[in-house]
Order: sequence, then C-alpha cells, then structure tokens
Amino acid sequence: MTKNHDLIHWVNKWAELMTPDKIYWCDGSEEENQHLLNGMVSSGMAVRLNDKLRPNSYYFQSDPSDVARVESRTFICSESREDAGPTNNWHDPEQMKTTLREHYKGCMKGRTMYVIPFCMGPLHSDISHLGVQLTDSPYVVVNMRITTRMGKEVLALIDHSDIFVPCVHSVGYPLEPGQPDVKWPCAPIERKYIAHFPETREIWSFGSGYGGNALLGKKCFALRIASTLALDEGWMAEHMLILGITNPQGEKKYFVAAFPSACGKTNLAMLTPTLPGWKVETIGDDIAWLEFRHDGRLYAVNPENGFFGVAPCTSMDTNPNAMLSVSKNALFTNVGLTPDGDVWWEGIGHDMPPGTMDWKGRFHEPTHCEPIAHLNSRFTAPASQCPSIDPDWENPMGVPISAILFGGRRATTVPLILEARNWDHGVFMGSTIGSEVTAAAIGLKPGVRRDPFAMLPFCGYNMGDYFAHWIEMGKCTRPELLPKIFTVNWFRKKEGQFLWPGYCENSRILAYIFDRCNNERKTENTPLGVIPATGEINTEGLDITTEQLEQLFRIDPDEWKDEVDSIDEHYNKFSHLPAELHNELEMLKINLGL
Ligand code: GTP
Ligand code: SPV
Ligand code: MN
Repeated sequence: MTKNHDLIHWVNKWAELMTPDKIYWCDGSEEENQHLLNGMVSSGMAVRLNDKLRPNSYYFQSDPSDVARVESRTFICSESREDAGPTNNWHDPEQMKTTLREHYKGCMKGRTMYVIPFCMGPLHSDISHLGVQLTDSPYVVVNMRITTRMGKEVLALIDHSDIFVPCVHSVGYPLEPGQPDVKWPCAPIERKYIAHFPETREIWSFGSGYGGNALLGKKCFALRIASTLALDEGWMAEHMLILGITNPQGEKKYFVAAFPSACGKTNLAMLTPTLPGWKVETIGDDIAWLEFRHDGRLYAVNPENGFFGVAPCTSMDTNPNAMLSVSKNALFTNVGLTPDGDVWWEGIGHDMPPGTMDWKGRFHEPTHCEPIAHLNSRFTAPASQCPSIDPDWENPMGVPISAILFGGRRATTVPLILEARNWDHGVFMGSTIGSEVTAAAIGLKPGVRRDPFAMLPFCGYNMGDYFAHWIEMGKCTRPELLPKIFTVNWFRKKEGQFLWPGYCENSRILAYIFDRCNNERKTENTPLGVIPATGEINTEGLDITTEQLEQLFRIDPDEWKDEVDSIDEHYNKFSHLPAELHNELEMLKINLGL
C-alpha cells in the first residue's frame, strides 16, 4: 500500500464505481508475475510455451474483434474542440466522463482490480513521469511489467510525489455470480473508448484489452498526454526509435527515426549492419522523449522498458536481435502455436510445423489461405534481453542526437533518402510524411494517408500547434548544434517488388547519414532536397542494378504534382499552420516549376 492519500482516495473512489471483488496493489515482483501467469493458464487465457524451447514464455489469443488500436474510438477530450485540432476525434470532457461513468458502473464485478504504479523513463531521470493504472486485466499487468518500470520502487516514488497520471482501464466485461469467463474478455467496438483528458492529464480506457488501447503507459501516456506536457514544458514526445551507431573508426553517434506504425522502427532500431566494421545499438524502438540540454544539444530518452513488436516477418535474417530478445521471458499475442508448444508466424524463417494452430484457434487445411498469425500479432519482451541494447539505454540524461529520420511506406514518389536543407525544411518533411495504411489499427481505408511525424494517431493536441512547436524547438540552440533531418523510404516498388532490400541493408543508408553528420560525402541538390551523389551509397555486395538505383532516387514530375496537391489539401485542414511551413511548400512548388 501507499502513504499517498490522494492515491488511496482515487483508488477507493474508482473501486466504489467499478465494484471489483478484490483490489490488488502490484509490487512488480517475479512471484507476483508467476502467480498472475499461472492464474491465466488455469483460466484458459494463456498457454505456457515449451520451457525447453522458450523458457518462461506465454501465448495468448485475443478476441477477433480486439486485435489492434481503434482510432475511431480514440478521443481527445479538451475543453475546446479547437485544442484537439482537425486530426483528432474531439469530445466534450464532461460529457465523455458522464458517458464513461455509466459504462464503468459495476464493470469489474466478479473480477480483481489491479493497481499498477508505473514510471515512464528511467527511475531517477528528470524527464521521467509517474503514472498509476487501474485495470481488471491480468494480461495488461504482465505486459505493463515488461513495457514499463512497474511496482514497489515506483510506488515509493509516488509516496513522495503528488504528481502522477491517473489511468483507468477496464475490459468492460463484468461477471455475474456463476457466469463463466471468456478467453479474452472485451466489449464490442461501439462500446470501446480510449479517452484522453489533456487539461487534467487523465486517461480513461474502456472495452479493449489489446496493445495501445490497454497498455496505457505507451501510446496514451508516453505520446498523447506526454505531447501536451512537452508543449507546455518545452520538450518533445515523439513516435520514434532511438539507435546508436559506431563507425569502423570507433566514432559513435545517435539517431532517432519516426516511422508510422508497422513501418520499420523496431527493425531499424535493432539492425545488424551488413557493412563491415559498423555497429548499431538499440536505445528504444517506439517512443522518444527529447529535450535540449545545457550543452545546446538535443538528448533522447526511451520512456519504455520493453518492446511490443510486430511478429510477422521477424526472423533471424531480418531481425536477429528481436528474435534473441524473445527467446525467453516473452509474451506472444495472436501468433500461431506449434504442436511442440512454440510460436510460429509468417516470415519467421522456417516452414510451418504441421498441426500449427492459427491465432483464431483453428487448424488449417493446406489449401487455406488466411494467415496463421494476425498481421498485427505482437511479441512483448524486456529491452534488457536485447543483445544490441545500448550501454546508455537507461542513462537518465539520455543520449545526444545527431540525426532525425522521417519515413513511411511509399511504393512510389518518395526517394530512398533525402536530406533537408535546414531545420525548417526538415520540419516541412516531417509534417508532410505520407504512408500506406497498415494493420496496426482497425478500420482504416487502404491507401496513402498523411501521417505527419508518424504522430497522426498519437498527438494529444492541435496538430497545427504541434508543427509550430517543432519550428520553435529549432530556435532553442545554435543551428550547427541542431540534428540534421532526413526522409527515408525503404518501400519503393517496381512491378510489385521492393526496389531496396531493406532490413539489415539499411545500414548502408545509416552509414551515409553518419558521414553527412560530419559534413562528408558528395551530394546533389534536387527540387526536394539533397540526395547522395552517384556512388555515395555503398552497394558493394548487393544484388542491385544501376537502373534500380536510379529508380530509387527518381523524382517523377507527374507524381510530384499529385504529391504537392495532396500536401496542399493536407495543409488546408490546419487553421494554425506556421508561416514557415507555408513558405516551404511555396518554395517546393517553385523548385518543381509548379
Ligand atoms: P509499430 O510497433 O507498429 O510502431 O511498428 P514498427 O514501426 O516498429 O515496425 P516494425 O519494425 O515492426 O516493422 C513492421 C513491418 O515492416 C514488419 O512486417 C517488417 O518485417 C517490415 N519491415 C521493417 N523494415 C523493413 C524494411 O526495411 N523493408 C521492408 N520491405 N519491410 C520492412
Ligand atoms: C503502434 O501502433 O504504433 C504500436 C502498437 O506501437 S500499439 O502499442 O498497439 O499502439
Ligand atoms: Mn509504434
């Protein structure tokens, strides 16, 4: 228990409304974890994997209606609609609370309410933030134990702090006396709510047990609420991986990269370079908190403690560090289960063992064409188990950033790599990123959508003000201390095939960026920005033709006319667009002769 009376009062108030059978305060210990996991195995929610193949690891199948984030049920409840901006679902905060209180009434009947004290960021960093999540899902508890710092030590910090972000979560499936539980309790989509109250810094989530809807430290706190804190306090909360890269001479730099969901952050953060002598180390794979420090440089901290990564196509070839991270003490959701008690997914690197069960619990005929693993099936694993984890990954100061990368999935139009001419041009690039929609969220129309800074689903306030915040941050230091900014696109296609091999071969692009940060390498100016001069990307040992390379850098005037029209349309949504970005767009039009 705690000495913090505000916390006790808050927990009791919610218990009165949600009427759980029991209240349990999580201490984060291994015994507690085992107890919860054993309980889920007994209830049929979890399967313990074969200990010889994958020690202390567990398998889960969600309800088929609860497999990813639901953007249509995610709300920013600011006092004024304008403060949520044109890209968020706005709802009046009082009305939302009234609606949700009705849903929460009695919603934990027949269940235990777990109290999870957690910390986003290293325990004693000045950029870290505390939270407490209430949940009736033991699955959420065991996941939060991996993805955040959670338990007794954090509660001790909360004892002495009156600031914590209160997070309420229920799967929305109360049990009447004698009513048997289901494998994955949740509410139907129209009764799911992932609600954020940016002014009072609260998160209320109802009806989903999956990923970012339910592990509230991640997208809800470390991005949506944190982005509003960051705006007020002069820092940045971003959907970015953080990596360290060392060249063959032993010089080290750190990069961050913002790609939309399921567009390659985890893979890039952990890559094993194919270029001899280069080394890449991982600080984080999904979220970065960034702050300018006394030396005028931008520093990044990973607020998370583990990975919640996309399983399909993860293999010893594409991402050996992820495969090794999940070799023990891991959780798997919605992948396949093999007859010998291990996991399998498409692209894992070996054939499916006969008799493998799919994520819906079915055994397939060989002719069946639905995938065994859901496209958004995920693994949860402690960051500390990653062989490439950086020695400074928990440094409370963070690591100094030399380059910022933006990217997305673009089959056409966008070159393999483009360098911004300066900070404002880089902000323009970030604000106009487009990407083909992926399986990481439910119910989105297929096709390219603008996903500025990969933050479209994660910005807790008006995106126009967020753009302005980026422009302002560029004024915090001397221009020569600002990170260089790049756009990358691993996903350009010709005749349905990726032109660039991607994955570990992306080290060739990272090496080029590294040298650009030292103002080395020959470049060429284009209407869009700066590209490498011919021969500056090391393609030794790659099976790639000169024609393919040309294709990767091709700037097609017709495609760019459409692109500019689409950017115009995107910008027209914002009444708060900073003048600098208007100017950048006008300059692009002039450069393209439009
Ligand atoms: P979230 O966890 O949703 O934020 O995703 P993420 O950005 O971390 O993406 P992740 O690295 O998990 O990759 C998502 C999908 O893209 C996986 O199926 C990968 O196999 C695939 N992918 C990643 N990097 C590359 C690449 O360089 N080239 C190609 N073609 N595919 C890639
Ligand atoms: C994403 O969608 O960007 C994720 C997965 O990282 S989730 O945690 O579900 O948001
Ligand atoms: Mn993500």
